[in-house]
Amino acid sequence: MVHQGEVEGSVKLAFQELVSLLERIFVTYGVSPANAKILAENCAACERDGSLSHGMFRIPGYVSSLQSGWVNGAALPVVEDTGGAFIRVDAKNGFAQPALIAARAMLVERARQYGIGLLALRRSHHFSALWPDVEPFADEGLVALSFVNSMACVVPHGGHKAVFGTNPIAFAAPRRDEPPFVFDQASSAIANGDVQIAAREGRMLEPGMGVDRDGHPTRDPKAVLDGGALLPFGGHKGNSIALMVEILGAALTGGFFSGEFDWSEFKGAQTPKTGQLFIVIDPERGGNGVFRDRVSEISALVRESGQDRLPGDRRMQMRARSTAEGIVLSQANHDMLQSYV
Ligand code: NDP
Ligand code: PYC
Repeated sequence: MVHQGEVEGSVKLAFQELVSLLERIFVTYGVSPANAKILAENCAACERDGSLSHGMFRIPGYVSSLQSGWVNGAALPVVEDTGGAFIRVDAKNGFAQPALIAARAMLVERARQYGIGLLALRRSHHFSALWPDVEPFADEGLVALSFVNSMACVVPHGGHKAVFGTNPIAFAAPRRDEPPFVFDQASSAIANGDVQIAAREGRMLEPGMGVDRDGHPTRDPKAVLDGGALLPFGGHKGNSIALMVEILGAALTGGFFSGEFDWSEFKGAQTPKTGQLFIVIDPERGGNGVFRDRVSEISALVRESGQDRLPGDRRMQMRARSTAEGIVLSQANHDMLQSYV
């Protein structure tokens, strides 16, 4: 059921309504029903939590990638059990989220058995936020880290050519009587999706985020997107994080580096075909039965210090609001989604 929102020209959808609509879109463009459900839930969760650079904004990119033949929406990932804590998955040129789901139960089992489990995805396309991948592990009492590389659009510190992707890292740890601590951040000064949104809305970027096609600093998002590039966050420090993500997300998993895959023959392709690593830890193995309390304790100390919000707080507030009142889509965005079914 569609409810007209309070804001003129907007539409409110319940989470499941948005999931159903997105599922229909994915299936329409060749995603298998099982994969479509996973992607739709992921994308709707981003929209619900206000991760707007990776919510329904991404649907045209998913569709054009699927139409180009670059990604296989019906891929059946193959799980390779090494018999130990290290699990590999060949995503078979499909999306990363179904590949994670295919190995998730085994990963949790190994983390509990050995204290740590590693999951290495390769030949996988990740076009979303990373927090939906890690947060559910913390909901089960586990600590989780994930690293994914993307498409080359970030120039190394002091370099002259884009080599890195925007390469995010996400971390999740359970807390006592409150949602897990979760952060999820690009290793570039700004995510590519946010540059696209700034370009559409006619907003300038903050200084120090990007360069134009001649390597000159620019605040113009269009100049960054049109042959320019982004910079790592925090100069040489973010640079090392971005490089580490290439090593863990691609070199270790057998995936492509961000500048290595060639999609030039696939007009409209937008989803990066790389790799992704998960590290999942059972904190009970630290011999520390009060781990959750300790994570809550340090969170409280940070709040008491004056930080008015911790990573994840904004999302949780958005989630509560969207759950109570519905997910607000502009009429234009709702029409855009409807145009795909
Ligand atoms: P942001 O800079 O918006 O936020 C990064 C993290 O910092 C979040 O956990 C956020 O919490 C937290 N945060 C933001 N502002 C504050 C503050 N003032 N005080 C304390 N904490 C704060 O994210 P990015 O722009 O770096 O990345 C956006 C998204 O893009 C991510 O979800 C990322 O996974 C995705 N992405 C995906 C890629 C891919 O290849 N699939 C590539 C690059 C990015 P909160 O969430 O509560 O705001
Ligand atoms: O926003 O930087 C980004 C991004 C890259 C791939 C998916 N999202």
